[in-house]
Amino acid sequence: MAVTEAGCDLTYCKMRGIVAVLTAFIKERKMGLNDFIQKLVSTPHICQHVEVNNFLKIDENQNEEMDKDELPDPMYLHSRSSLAEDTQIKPCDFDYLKIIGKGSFGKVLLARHKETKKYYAVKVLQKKIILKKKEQKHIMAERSVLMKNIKHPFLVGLHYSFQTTDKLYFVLDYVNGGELFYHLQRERIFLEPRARFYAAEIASALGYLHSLHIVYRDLKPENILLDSQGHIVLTDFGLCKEGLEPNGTTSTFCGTPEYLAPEVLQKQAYDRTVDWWCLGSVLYEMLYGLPPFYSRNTAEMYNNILNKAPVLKPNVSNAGRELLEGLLQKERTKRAGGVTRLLTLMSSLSLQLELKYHSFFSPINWDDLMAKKITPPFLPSVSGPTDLRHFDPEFTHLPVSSSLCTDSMIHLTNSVREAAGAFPGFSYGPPEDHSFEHSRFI
Ligand code: ISQ
Repeated sequence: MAVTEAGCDLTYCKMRGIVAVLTAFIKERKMGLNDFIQKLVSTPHICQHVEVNNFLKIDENQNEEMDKDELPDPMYLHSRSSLAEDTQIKPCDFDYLKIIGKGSFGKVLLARHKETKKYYAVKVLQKKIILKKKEQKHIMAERSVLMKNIKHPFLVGLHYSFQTTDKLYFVLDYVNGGELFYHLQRERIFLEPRARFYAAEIASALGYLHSLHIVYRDLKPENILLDSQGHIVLTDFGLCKEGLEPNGTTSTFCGTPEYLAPEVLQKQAYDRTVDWWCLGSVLYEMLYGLPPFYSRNTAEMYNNILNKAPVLKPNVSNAGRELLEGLLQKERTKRAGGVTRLLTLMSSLSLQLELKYHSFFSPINWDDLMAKKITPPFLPSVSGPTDLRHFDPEFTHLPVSSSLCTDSMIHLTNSVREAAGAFPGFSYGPPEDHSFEHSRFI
């Protein structure tokens, strides 16, 4: 095809070129406007200017009937189709099917990508609450930990993160084998081979994080999940400590007390050996049915953690008790797998080796373990991805808020405005699919 105008031949190729240039120009302007609005809403004194306020209230009336506690997302910032890039991942790309977890900052939902039909666990956090609790550093740390090209068979994988003015979204692997401790509670204790298998998978994930200079720090029962095949998946890197101080220790405290190591409880400097304490606590609970220093009275439990030796009854093998004794050493420089303290002093890498070659783990072939070639000792019964029998009905029975995907804009209150710009650089989409095959349904 050729178009002749004023003696100038416009071939199809030339037209395509012009269209491409115009498209790029419009796209650039759209992105520029997007950035501009973001800057506006995150600068309170500019927002208060009457002209700016009028500009930002363009669509305000659309939401007058909305419940103020359930504000819909103002997706025009990053994700509303009119301003967002077409290729950008956005809340409305997903159907939100069920709530599968809830915490102080937000919730975790089972979601299905509308196009690919793949299932994900989408963690949605309320910016306002994070800011109120001054936790933005931890949340950004979680994101950066998840983004650090972390690829390990027993760690949850991050596919995307994105934000709207009032919420942060993490799109994670979805697994539905239930919390490890949900199964432990049903069975009271695990026999040694089963406890060994889970402890080995957890240890290999922790060792991998350590190799990236990441300390998990607060391994909690609710963060240890099983996939549908019965393999471990550790979630929730919100409390991970990234980038140790020059002496290899760090000193901030944050977390819940159950498995906390003495040095963390006392707000002292700690290093990666804190994770071996947590592993010891998990292993102890799997073998004995209760956490090692458990008391219903929290103050007494603190005192036990700091001052009492763990009770190691003989219904566990010598190898198991010896390992627990080594992992639950109150003095972190002495903490180890119980073989030789000299190695411990040499380097923390040797701790991991000492663990790996501890007689308790002698039946484990670590290469096979990493390759998921060891058949899990227990297969969680699930009929498909929407089988939520292993999630707490307290969550799954809750109604899913329609505000997770809406095209409406919200009225920008001052607190929403402040929250909007508090997480610069949060959004993330991997250059290539680096998902893990945790779930046979993905
Ligand atoms: C993945 N699958 C199920 C539940 C989850 C909870 C938190 C993070 C990831 C998850």
